Amino acid sequence: MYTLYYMPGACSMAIHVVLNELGQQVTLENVGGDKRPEAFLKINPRGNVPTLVDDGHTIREGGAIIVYLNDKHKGALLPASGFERAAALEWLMFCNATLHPAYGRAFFAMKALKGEEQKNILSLSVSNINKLWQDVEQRLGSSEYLAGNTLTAGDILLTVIANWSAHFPDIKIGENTKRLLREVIARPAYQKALQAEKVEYKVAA
Ligand SMILES: N[C@@H](CCC(=O)N[C@@H](CS)C(=O)NCC(=O)O)C(=O)O
Repeated sequence: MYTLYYMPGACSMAIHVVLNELGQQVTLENVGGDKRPEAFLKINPRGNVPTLVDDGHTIREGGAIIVYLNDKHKGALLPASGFERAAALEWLMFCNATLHPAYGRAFFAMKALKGEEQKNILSLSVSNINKLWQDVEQRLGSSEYLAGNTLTAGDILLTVIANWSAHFPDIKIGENTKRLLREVIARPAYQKALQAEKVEYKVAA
């Protein structure tokens, strides 16, 4: 039995959707809010999500959790080997290690900075994010999904991250990308996660 420590709509939502896609039961622990619960900090002193506990074992880092779950349940969200697996991992890591931190810088500017400094750092962060979305848009002009012609875990994480754009009006997401976002959010596994976390999806219209 899995326990997922999450914050509504955060990157942990990708793990939630993956668990649903794999047909796994999960106990959800919402650790959002001003202060992390002490019991959660004992499990993960970094205090960030996603944190997954599987049969008493704690696993952190979203990319690692997704690979672990998919391999364990022999899911289709990551191909088993070869170039197909490499492409799926490449796009998963792009979302996890490039796109996610780019939004992290924009959130930092929004929350921690003020005045001119905030304006400058926010503008630089958003322009970097827009370049990344242009790259995704180009890829999805010639490929149905990020990693080729089947849905993989990167498509799910991309969809979760895209919704953070609702906080930044200058972020531009293209039509090819919106087509993918609409398809991913329409999946029962995604809808179930949105409902359970009480999150509204705002950016794919
Ligand atoms: N590299 C980590 C990043 C995790 C991360 O930054 N999570 C954010 C939510 S999207 C978080 O927990 N932020 C609150 C905090 O760090 O206290 C991963 O992929 O798991």
